[in-house]
Amino acid sequence: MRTQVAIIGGGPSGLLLGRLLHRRGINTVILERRSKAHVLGRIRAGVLERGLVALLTEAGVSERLMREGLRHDGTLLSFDDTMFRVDFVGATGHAVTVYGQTEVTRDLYDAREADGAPTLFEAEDVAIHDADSDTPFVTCTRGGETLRIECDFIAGCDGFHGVSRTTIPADRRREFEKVYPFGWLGILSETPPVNDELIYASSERGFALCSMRNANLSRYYLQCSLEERVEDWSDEAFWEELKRRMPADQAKRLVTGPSVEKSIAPLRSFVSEPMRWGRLFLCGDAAHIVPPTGAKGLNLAASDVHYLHEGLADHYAGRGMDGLDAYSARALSRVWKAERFSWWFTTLTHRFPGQTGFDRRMQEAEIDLLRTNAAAQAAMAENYVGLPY
Ligand code: FAS
Ligand code: PHB
Repeated sequence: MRTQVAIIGGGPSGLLLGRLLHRRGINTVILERRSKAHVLGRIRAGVLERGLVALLTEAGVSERLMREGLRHDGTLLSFDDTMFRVDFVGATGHAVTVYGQTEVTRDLYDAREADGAPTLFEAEDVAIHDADSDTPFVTCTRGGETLRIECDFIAGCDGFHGVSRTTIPADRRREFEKVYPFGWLGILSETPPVNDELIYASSERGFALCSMRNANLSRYYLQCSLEERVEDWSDEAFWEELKRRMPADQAKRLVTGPSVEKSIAPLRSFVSEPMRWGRLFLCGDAAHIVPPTGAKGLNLAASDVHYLHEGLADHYAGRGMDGLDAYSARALSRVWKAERFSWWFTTLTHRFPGQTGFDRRMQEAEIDLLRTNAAAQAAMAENYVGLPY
């Protein structure tokens, strides 16, 4: 089999890249380790930056997003019983859109099938060969048969646990990591959201987030220790703890119900540099991870895809390799700004084991600045709605 760009990973990065390249007449094959049903069964991100909305519109897959997505002009932050709002539109002129990553992925799969572009599901033992040559290729096994895919370029869109990043020799990679001493316990419930906007709640008992997917599907998170397991938390225990971490007037409004999904995700900041090796280019979680506090994970994957698809389109249009040669530095510049924001917002809103009195005063001073200072709120808003591509 031969293609122009072999894409490893059929998550949002791989699918969005495949769609954008298809619209430029560039053919791709996506190799996805799991089944389509498994990919679509994941509950992940919920907030789309303006840049991702624009990119999905450019890709011609935003019709349902425009119909069902929820425009959010700001967000609420509460620290114990004090709550205030950061006005995204007032500070930046931009809003964000609440629309689940699962739905983005579904829309992208629908588009890929309409394009008639091949996706090889349940592709096992995917391996990248000769990425640092002009004739790279990928192999995998499917149904016991070994496939070889000749290509011009390889896009590593296979997430943190994929094969792409580690295909780059260890002595050519620089990895940066911060592991947070807590995780997020997330619940999905078929209940109306507690508020029209998200509430980032910080209390002496820890962090909580009140989010949503639609008018009758809510998403809530609690900061939890890394020792805790999902089975330790009944729905009732979750709701009672959530109420303790929210302002009392919001807790009174909370509509509880049975969970339809419950999971714990660890929090880490991670970046692997460079995001290119020869003709292999890394996108999304394959290259970087952010704590979900700033809602940047999915959105960073989008800006990587934007830069890479532009570079590939330039190459195939005969405009040379400059765009591809600039890809890693260009993507990393935005990645590190999002890493900083996600680290800052996590540090501001979470309680850390062993936190000193000074650490706590620093948090309180930062919160007071954010609550009372327009420039501080504008800086937060600019990062939250998404810095320009
Ligand atoms: P993905 O991991 O989504 O996709 C990679 C794909 O590659 C997967 O389908 C995988 O099956 C496939 N793959 C892996 N190895 C392979 C191999 N060897 N061969 C072939 N295919 C392979 N972000 C937010 O913004 N907000 C959130 O609230 C949020 N919550 C999250 C919760 C969890 C539990 C996790 C894990 C992540 C969360 N994220 C969140 C981040 C998440 O949304 C990612 O940023 C986003 O999925 C990135 O998309 P991809 O880069 O496509 O990676
Ligand atoms: C979500 O709805 O899943 C969500 C929203 C905002 C975040 C993290 C997760 O910062």
